[in-house]
Amino acid sequence: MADYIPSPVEWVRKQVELYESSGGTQGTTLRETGLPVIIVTNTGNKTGAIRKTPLMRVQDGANYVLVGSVGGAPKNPVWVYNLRTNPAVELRDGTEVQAMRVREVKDAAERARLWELAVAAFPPYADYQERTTRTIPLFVAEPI
Ligand code: F42
Repeated sequence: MADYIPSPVEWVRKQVELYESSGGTQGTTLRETGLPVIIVTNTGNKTGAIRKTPLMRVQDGANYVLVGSVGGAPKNPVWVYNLRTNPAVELRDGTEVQAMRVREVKDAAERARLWELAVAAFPPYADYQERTTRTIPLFVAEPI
């Protein structure tokens, strides 16, 4: 069993702690926005360690869309590389935990449709894309 390495970012680490220790009944939204957050448990691409990444909840039927925005920062978040290497994840949405498989969205038409869903769920994603020259990566998580 791989080790769990918590996020080095304090507010993120605390959100994961509260979300998981409460069984998905507390700490389930992004600060004052009240918008729902999921937790994606992924595997480090170098360490092989367990990583837990909170993300905004973007639903597409039974699937979830994962948005690598990290506030419009110039570089992709590390979890993007983790998912490219190890597509098997566990996804927690409130009290429900599911084993899922992710794939990166490459098709332009699919991307346009999912990007619209993402911005509808969390409008700041549109500003984050404006703020950076990289194309914000999208993944679809599908139930296994
Ligand atoms: N981030 C988003 O990108 N999109 C969102 O929708 C989003 C929502 C959100 C909601 C609540 C919340 O609390 C946080 C939210 N975040 C969102 C932030 C998100 O949870 C991540 O913190 C953020 O995207 C940055 O991801 P990151 O993977 O770059 O995390 C950094 C801070 C991190 O943990 N770095 C580790 C470290 O030790 O520096 C490395 C972690 C890692 O995976 N290491 C790899 C390994 O093998 O273990 C190898 C590292 C390498 O060099 O490749």
